[in-house]
Amino acid sequence: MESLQVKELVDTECSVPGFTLENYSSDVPRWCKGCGDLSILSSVQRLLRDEQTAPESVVTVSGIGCSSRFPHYINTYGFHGIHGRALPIATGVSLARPDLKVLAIMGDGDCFSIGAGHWVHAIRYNINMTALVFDNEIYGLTKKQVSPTTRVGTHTNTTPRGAFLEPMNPLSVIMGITNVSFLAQTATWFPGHLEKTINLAWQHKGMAFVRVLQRCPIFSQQAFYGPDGRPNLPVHFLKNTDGVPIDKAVEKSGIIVEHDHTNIDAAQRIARGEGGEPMGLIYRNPAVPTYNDIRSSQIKVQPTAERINAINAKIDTFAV
Ligand SMILES: Cc1ncc(C[n+]2csc(CCOP(=O)(O)OP(=O)(O)O)c2C)c(N)n1
Ligand code: SF4
Repeated sequence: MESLQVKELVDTECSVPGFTLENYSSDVPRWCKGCGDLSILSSVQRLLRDEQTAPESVVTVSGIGCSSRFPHYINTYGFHGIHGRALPIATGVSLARPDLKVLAIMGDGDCFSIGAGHWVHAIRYNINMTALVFDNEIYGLTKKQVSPTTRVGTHTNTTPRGAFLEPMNPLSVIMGITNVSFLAQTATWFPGHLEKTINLAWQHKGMAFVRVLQRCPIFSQQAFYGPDGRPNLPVHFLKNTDGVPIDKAVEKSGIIVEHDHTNIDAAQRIARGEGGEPMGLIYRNPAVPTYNDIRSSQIKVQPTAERINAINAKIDTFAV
């Protein structure tokens, strides 16, 4: 009788519909008050809740940096890696476990500086994952060092006389890489747009790369905006029927620009940022084959269950 009651209880629990936001929360975030990373975390948690994605079907991989604390705060599988190495680790997970969704989280230093080699090749390989770069134009964790996207003249601890070089444009770099299949840009100060952009990336098969402009209120309050509080470049919201929807809340914050994100020449022009900072879907080509598919069509990959059984059998040989 007792065991029957237990069974009924378990069945009832399993039939409770729906994951709630709590199911995707882990440690309390230790990011500073006002840090843009917080809104990216809640956007991803809301996306998983809306999609009713099982937490154990997602792996969040990061490098090192403030942004890279992300896997501690989200309740999925996670891997807090090494500075600049989020993408090779995420690539391994994506290839070994095609049944899981992979989310790679990086800072601008992490991805565009020390991780630049991995960045270029993960895009060229079109590895199946969503990759988010939290770009605050600075090294946050190590307290204000120059990053590849730091504005010229910015005083940092490594450039006390002001940064000498013009910042790199990661968007135009990406649009020059063979096999690029998805590129979007958004900003944490457009929360609705941020959420919709991440959502679109999440639906893409292949490398969905999103640069998220983010401000570090401690070391880069002025990121992407001048001292007069106006954006360095006018914001261009990209409009296309199946791109990132533009809602009323952001319409006033920029100029609406019609853009065909299937046209690589137009996407390269937009990525160069001529006249404006693009927000939305810059390029998408779902026809680019993923390395995951190319590889699995050419070599026989042992199914996951078989592999786990083989590992367990091997471990059993050591049991006394
Ligand atoms: C191999 C290696 N080099 C340097 C460091 C020191 N380090 C840790 S985080 C970091 C930069 C963090 O900046 P960013 O990647 O932009 O991320 P944020 O902290 O701004 O999110 C550096 C240089 C390290 N941990 N490992
Ligand atoms: S130092 Fe900057 S990037 Fe790091 S947690 Fe604080 S506000 Fe965020």
